Amino acid sequence: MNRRNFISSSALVFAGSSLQGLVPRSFALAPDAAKADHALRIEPCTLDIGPGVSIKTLAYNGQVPGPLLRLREGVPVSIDVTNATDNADIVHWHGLAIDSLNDGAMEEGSPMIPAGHTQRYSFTPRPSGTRWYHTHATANDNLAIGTYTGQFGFLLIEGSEQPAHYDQEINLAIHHWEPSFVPMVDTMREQSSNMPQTTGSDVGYKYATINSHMLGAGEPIRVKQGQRILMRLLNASGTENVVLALPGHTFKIIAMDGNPVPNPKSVEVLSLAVAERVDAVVEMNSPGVWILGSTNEKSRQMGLGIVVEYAGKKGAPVWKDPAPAEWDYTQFANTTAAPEPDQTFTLTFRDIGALHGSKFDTWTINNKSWPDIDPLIVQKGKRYRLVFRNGSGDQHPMHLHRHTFEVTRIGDKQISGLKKDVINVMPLDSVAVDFVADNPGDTLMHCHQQLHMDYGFMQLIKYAG
Ligand SMILES: [Cu+2]
Repeated sequence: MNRRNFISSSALVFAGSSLQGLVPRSFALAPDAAKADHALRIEPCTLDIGPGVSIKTLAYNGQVPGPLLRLREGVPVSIDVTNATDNADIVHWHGLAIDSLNDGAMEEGSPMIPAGHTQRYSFTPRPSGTRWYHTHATANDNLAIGTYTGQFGFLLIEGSEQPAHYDQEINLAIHHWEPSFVPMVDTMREQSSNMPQTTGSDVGYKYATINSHMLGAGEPIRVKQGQRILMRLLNASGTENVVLALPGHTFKIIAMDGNPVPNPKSVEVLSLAVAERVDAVVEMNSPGVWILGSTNEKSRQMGLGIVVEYAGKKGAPVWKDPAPAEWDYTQFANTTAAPEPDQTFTLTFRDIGALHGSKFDTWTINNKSWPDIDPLIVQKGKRYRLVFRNGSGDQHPMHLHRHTFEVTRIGDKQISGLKKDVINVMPLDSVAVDFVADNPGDTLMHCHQQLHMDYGFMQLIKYAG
């Protein structure tokens, strides 16, 4: 959709006000006479996530996760999004190579959806794989909006390739609830004298869920011995990275961020940074009643888990701590080096502390903060390397819009073939990712941790010419 379409769309929305009385006031008219293929409505809802625990939040169509959208790769689609909230909002189609105006990031020029209005997104979904959609609104100090809310859903783009053989598929989305500001906990800073003393706040939570239920509160995942279950796991938390295990079982990781990995491997423990996805096949060969949940006890107590119940098995769900394991992206990649890029951008991330009496730390990329930061300029068809150097004590799940990147180095280890759209950069670590500039239009790169992106941790990539 081009800018003109958007203008005519909003004109139609205004024209719709003459039909007052025919439609409830809170419904804006769809922007086009033709019905869209899908419709989402951003609206307040109340979720009962556990016994006596009700959460008031914003979600799509009154459900969390939002409706599962299954789209065909290469087949154009239209999605009407009605904003029935009090604030302007926007939907980002995460992991798709689409145009900037439909991508859903205002920094790229995508329009915000005004309160009470409907906007049509039109795009051709690609590439195939486990994508997702979520709000891209800035939250700043308002913890009732942005990715702190229930505005997320799975977006499965089906290609021509047959997925791995499995007996059951289950989509599991993780989220944290009831956020509040807490003092920053940052042990790395104490160890490193060249980092500023932090003064800002961090976000803490009271509850966590998988598919909007706390551990033990929802329906269990019901399985039979011998089944192969395809689990699509999504970390839809606003700010929290998670580590998960299912005692007695392994996750065979076949795709990351929706893209098949070159070297599928079974692991007992999997890490999911904010916005990351993993497709894993789990063989059900250990009958019992188990907890699939966080390896952190406090997180499980907050609710981060779900019961897995074999047919015919009863009893209290069992948790067993797995052997401690370091998360290692490189095990799923090729060990050969990737081709050399045409150009390299080295980007150093720092936390420069809370400025001018702000409650929050400001984040910099090469000593600049959004919006006072020049774009990176690329030329169509060339291959670029982004070297992410984390000079801070926090983890940063770095996300590139509208392009898939290839992870080419983690620390000292050169790799290739691992295609992602989010990569978690550990404290004081360095990671390199390559992308081909094959989708002209403004492209946002940012840390997906909501509090970091809201306080400076963003940069645009622009195409020359
Ligand atoms: Cu960050």
